[in-house]
Amino acid sequence: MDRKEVAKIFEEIATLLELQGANPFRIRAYHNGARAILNLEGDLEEWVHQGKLDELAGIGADLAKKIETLVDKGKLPFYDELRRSVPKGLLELMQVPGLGGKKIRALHEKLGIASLSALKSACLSGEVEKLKGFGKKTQENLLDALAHQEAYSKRHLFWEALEEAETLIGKLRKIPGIVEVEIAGSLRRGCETIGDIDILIGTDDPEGVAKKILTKLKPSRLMARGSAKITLRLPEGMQADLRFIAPEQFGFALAYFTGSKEHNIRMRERAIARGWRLSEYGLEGKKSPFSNKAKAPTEKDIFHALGLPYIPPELREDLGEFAAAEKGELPHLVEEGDLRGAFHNHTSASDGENTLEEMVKAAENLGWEYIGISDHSRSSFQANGLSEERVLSQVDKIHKLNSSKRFSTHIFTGIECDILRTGELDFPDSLLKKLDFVIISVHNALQQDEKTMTARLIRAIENPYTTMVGHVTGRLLLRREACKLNLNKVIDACAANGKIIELNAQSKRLDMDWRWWRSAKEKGVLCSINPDAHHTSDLLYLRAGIKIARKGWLEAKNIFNTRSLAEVSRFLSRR
Ligand code: DGT
Ligand code: CA
Ligand code: CA
Ligand code: ZN
Repeated sequence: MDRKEVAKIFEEIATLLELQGANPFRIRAYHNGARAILNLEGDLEEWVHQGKLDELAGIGADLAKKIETLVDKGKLPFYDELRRSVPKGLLELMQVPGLGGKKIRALHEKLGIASLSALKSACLSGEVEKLKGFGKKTQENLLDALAHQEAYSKRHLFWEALEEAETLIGKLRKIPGIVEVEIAGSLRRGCETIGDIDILIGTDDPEGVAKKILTKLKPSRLMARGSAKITLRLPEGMQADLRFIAPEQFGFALAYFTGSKEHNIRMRERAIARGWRLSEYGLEGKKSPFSNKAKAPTEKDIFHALGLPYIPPELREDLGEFAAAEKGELPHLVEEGDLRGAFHNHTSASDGENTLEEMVKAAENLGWEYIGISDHSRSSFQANGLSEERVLSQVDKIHKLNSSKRFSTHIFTGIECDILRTGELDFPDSLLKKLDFVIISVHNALQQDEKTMTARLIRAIENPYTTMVGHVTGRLLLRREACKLNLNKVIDACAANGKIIELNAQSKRLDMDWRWWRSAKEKGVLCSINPDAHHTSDLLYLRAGIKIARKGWLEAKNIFNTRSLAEVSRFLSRR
């Protein structure tokens, strides 16, 4: 069991205890424990086996013992017992965003609610808002969460699916008899959420390989088994379809199972128009270019046979890729290696986990030419936002670090400045102009109506010291909808004022949504792919950002942080 799973169980224990009305100190101990595990330096198993866990702040002897059991045995009787002691419907309620143990307890004790459907009717009849500690807003939010609950509970974040898939593929590559392995489906297309992971395995010996996979991976993870496919259950409730493909058919299967369905339909129509039949097995029919199987056709060969250049997986949504391909106007999509640095990185001065130096060191290790530091501004007090004095002292520190040449990565001074309710910025211009760059973000009053929110953002965009807009819609994937906003108008305002829009690459955000970038790019708006890092390891989120940028048809020239240090400095000094 890895640290994420252990931490998740601790969080659940905390909720379950809260639900039973346990002592708050006991509840807090599990929250703190979960946090300590997630932030632990090094390998969890090593900590367990060296018996050093209880040296960590936040972990006492009792928790250390429980972690040990979870890591060694993969389960914890105390936790199972706790779950059994709670009515099943209440466990379901725990999955609803915004419902903690305390609230569930109140709903259960005061209104007898013990299921999702009972909660829904109580919200609809207005009983919930009358409860102490709930109110109208909470009731509305609950209804909203319930409406999305079903769809949400079935999907997973791109980043988490990618991590699971890559771990699995690492194991598969070591299995003899496997000629090739590729990710397909929505994950390969770079969708922001993933239903299930699709993995294709090229092999001449599906039987033998399936057997080896099942002995290597724990059989408890097997959900279904057919002759050409096995389905595995991965941590976090994720599912992976593993398909076995004869190597000579691999290109066809890859094209088919990458999808999307809509894209596949158009491909099949093109084949039919030429008198052929396209499937996951081949392109059949008279004079099919692949009838003499000298060499296994690749995806590229298949596109060519249908009169098209290679269409990258991210574009395969039937959203204009065929028309662009026919005109020879497919974009030359940005690639991971094109990025030279990134903005929007927090440090322990506000709510980041690592110090300034640690963040810069991590950027240097990744070969970044520059890193933009932007901690929170004073109104974000929940995130330990910086006062004017603290900003100035950070600026001073950064200037000294830059001139010391201690790091080869240049540091830009910045702020993630709150946009106040009216569109005013959290700091006066006199401070903002001392910084290299200013990211403006909405962190409060997310529920404003569309008109108010749009005007609020545009006013902030028009501030001469604004450089870019952070996480523009405020959405949290699978948890919170985008705020109400006229994005067209916001994009226009950025175009008119020469302001950049961030593609926030944090796994939960991926905001602005990929569906908007093509129009932003056509209006001449630049994109900055930013990790919104709160930890050194978050810098890697840029990979997810690149995938989404590609899905939004973006090229290197549309992306600010593909520019060199000198070009970026010149751009920033213009404000
Ligand atoms: P997901 O898993 O919901 O995030 O989305 P996908 O796109 O990964 O969908 P999935 O896993 O059901 O199937 C993988 C691909 O297989 C899909 O993108 C296209 C192809 N495929 C599956 N079923 C059909 C079908 O009925 N018709 C066509 N044309 N293609 C299909
Ligand atoms: Ca899938
Ligand atoms: Ca699938
Ligand atoms: Zn933010």
